[in-house]
Amino acid sequence: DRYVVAVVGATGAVGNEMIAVLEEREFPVEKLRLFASEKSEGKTLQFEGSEIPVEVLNEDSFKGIDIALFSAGAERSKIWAPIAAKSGCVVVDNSSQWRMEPDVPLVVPEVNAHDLKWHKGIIANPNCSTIQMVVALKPIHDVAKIKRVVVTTFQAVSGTGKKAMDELLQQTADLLNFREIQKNVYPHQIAFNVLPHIDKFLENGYTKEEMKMVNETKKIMGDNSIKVTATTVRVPVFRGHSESINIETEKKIMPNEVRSILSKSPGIVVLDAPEKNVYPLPIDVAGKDPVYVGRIREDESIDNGINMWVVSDNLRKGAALNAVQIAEELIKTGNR
Ligand code: 2RA
Repeated sequence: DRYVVAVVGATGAVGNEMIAVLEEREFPVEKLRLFASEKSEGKTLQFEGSEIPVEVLNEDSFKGIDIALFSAGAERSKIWAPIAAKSGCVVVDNSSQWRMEPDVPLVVPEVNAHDLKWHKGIIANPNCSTIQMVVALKPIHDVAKIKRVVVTTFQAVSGTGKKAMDELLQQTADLLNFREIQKNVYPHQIAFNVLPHIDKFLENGYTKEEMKMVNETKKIMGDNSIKVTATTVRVPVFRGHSESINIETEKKIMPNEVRSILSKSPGIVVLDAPEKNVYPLPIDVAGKDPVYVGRIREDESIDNGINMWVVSDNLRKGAALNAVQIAEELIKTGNR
């Protein structure tokens, strides 16, 4: 079978990556429809050797479309995802809009593909920093049951979007040329700096990004007993999120066992030979699919603790690849 697929938010950083991943993985596309805001109307984007026109959404846009991959922000998703689902489309939405809705599965195929069977037309793609973390946590949780997770992230500016990548580039050039810098996207200079501030601050002193990691992890892992606390940090890296993860498990598990389990787990590459300066680096993962894990070691401050360093391309596994893998799972299991 072949499918009529739509990408909504096609001209954004993630939308572009979705189109690339559909082509690279030879997803069975009968026809690709691209949608973006008015300002992109008339543009064309390359797919399988053809120029595909970018359209503007209207009430009838989703008629005849089988699967719609959305990465157009929460506001647009709130309006258009239900319209798409009512038109018979299955929506895989990358925004935060639907993730915690009880009748919307929140899915990382390596972790909880089984949740796809109860979707009601909308499936939520988790936050990039959550996806790479749960891919690494799940195999350990299945063996030694994780009680608590403490994570600090080092997130690339591509997570904010193209304007943020331009801002990092421009500020870096301006500073190296002793010019005044502009601050349009972030509240502070991002070049040669780190900002402990991703998304808005909440009453409890956490940011929305940090609470996404706390709440989404429990839903995806299907275990509300897992305690999670997070600090999410923006760093002057273009592509690839890095995470320092500390876990406490019910029963003891040694680093070598973790290395062995993870190296046999789907979607993971273990890069862990610090004595040879081998550990995952964001500059090495850009454009690649796996979640890379290294610096696996015992947390000697508690009885059953493990520390590890997890790096992955936030536009790929963190967004576009995970969404396409959900679509692949849907057609494989007949849940489309
Ligand atoms: C970020 N995870 O990195 C958020 C949204 N992509 O900004």
